[in-house]
Amino acid sequence: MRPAPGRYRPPAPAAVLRGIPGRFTSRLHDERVAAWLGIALGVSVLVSFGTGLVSHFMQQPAGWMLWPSRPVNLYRVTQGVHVIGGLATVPLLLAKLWTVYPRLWQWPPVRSLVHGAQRLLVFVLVGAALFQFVTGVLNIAYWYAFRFYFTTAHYWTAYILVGALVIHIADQWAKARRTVMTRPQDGVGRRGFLLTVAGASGVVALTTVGEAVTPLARLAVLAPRRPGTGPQDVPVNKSAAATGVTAEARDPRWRLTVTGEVAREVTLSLADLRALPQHTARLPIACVEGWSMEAVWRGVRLRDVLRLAGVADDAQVRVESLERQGLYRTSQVAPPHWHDPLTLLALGMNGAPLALDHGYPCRLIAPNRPGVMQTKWIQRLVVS
Ligand SMILES: Nc1nc2c(c(=O)[nH]1)N[C@H]1C(S)=C(S)[C@@H](COP(=O)(O)O)O[C@H]1N2
Ligand SMILES: [Mo]
Repeated sequence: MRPAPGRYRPPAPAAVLRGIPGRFTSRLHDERVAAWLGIALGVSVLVSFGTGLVSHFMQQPAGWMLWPSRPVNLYRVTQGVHVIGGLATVPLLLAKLWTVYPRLWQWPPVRSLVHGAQRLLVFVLVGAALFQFVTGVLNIAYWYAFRFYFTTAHYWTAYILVGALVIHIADQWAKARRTVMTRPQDGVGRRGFLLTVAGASGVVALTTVGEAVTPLARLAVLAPRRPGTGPQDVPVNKSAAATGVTAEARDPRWRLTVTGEVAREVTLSLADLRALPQHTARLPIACVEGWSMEAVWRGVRLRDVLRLAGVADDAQVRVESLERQGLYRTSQVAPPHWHDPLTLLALGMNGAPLALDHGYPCRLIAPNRPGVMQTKWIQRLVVS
């Protein structure tokens, strides 16, 4: 007799997931293992989604969004959680797929319309999850094996993943809840398996978290970028040579221009900038790829320079670098950020003049902001 749909059936003690062929003998292909891993994955995917949206909308704010410039380290934390949390989730995903993959061979493949829809949903869920993890890992490893533009694909697939996940949770909630609430009758080594998976996650986290938590930098053997590497002990993503700005950045005729909707255009040489009041700010570079590191920056407040040009309080500022092309040529600075006294046009870092690769002669550094928006080798500020 077939049980009524939706009613919970306790897992058969001898194993296992329903309807799968007998050749899958491990008793860890089990509802209870699947449920616990599913809960952990659900939490992790939702956290990754939330932190991913923060990163997306900080870089491409919708018209009504005004991001605050404080807390100073907010983006550093959300993006560290996104990337390092995402990496630590990979062992969970692999374990979950291993636990449930015998279901691929269930027979008959489709028992009813509902069952068919459930299976389709699982394929979408697994496909989207694999896509997010694989592209995410390749991206932070700087291996651009894919032809599409990473951020757009990663962003839209996130909605597919979370959409499928929400339906899957609604569908599985009662069953998973009852599975984890009832006491298991048999010991088949689930605890050991789950602890091993959790341990693998922990190892991944421990060997990457040093890219964001500087005291642990020496443990970060799996991290593509580590604090303490690079000129002035701070990592560099794009060097001056790679962007072709070396000659212009070193040219003594370099000038910073403030233009656009200003009361008066302002043109400043490096000596002019050095003659303005200098301020210090302890702020992190927090790359979208998860690595981050604090430095002590010294330079002129952006708001002081904008006031020289007579800029309206609600103005938007586009910071343009010497680069002719490239995705990170320019960045937008909204009022909360340019009014902040910690937002500097930095001329120096960690007690020395700015190294060429860190943006000499002048780079932007502002609190609570993705690294891609901390524009180096500035040439113009365009006000609108
Ligand atoms: N003009 C310009 N500025 C740029 C970039 C760039 O490619 N061009 N890269 C950005 C990225 S992705 C990061 S993480 C930071 C890194 O700053 P750093 O090299 O000083 O550590 O600079 C940002 N500023
Ligand atoms: Mo970055």
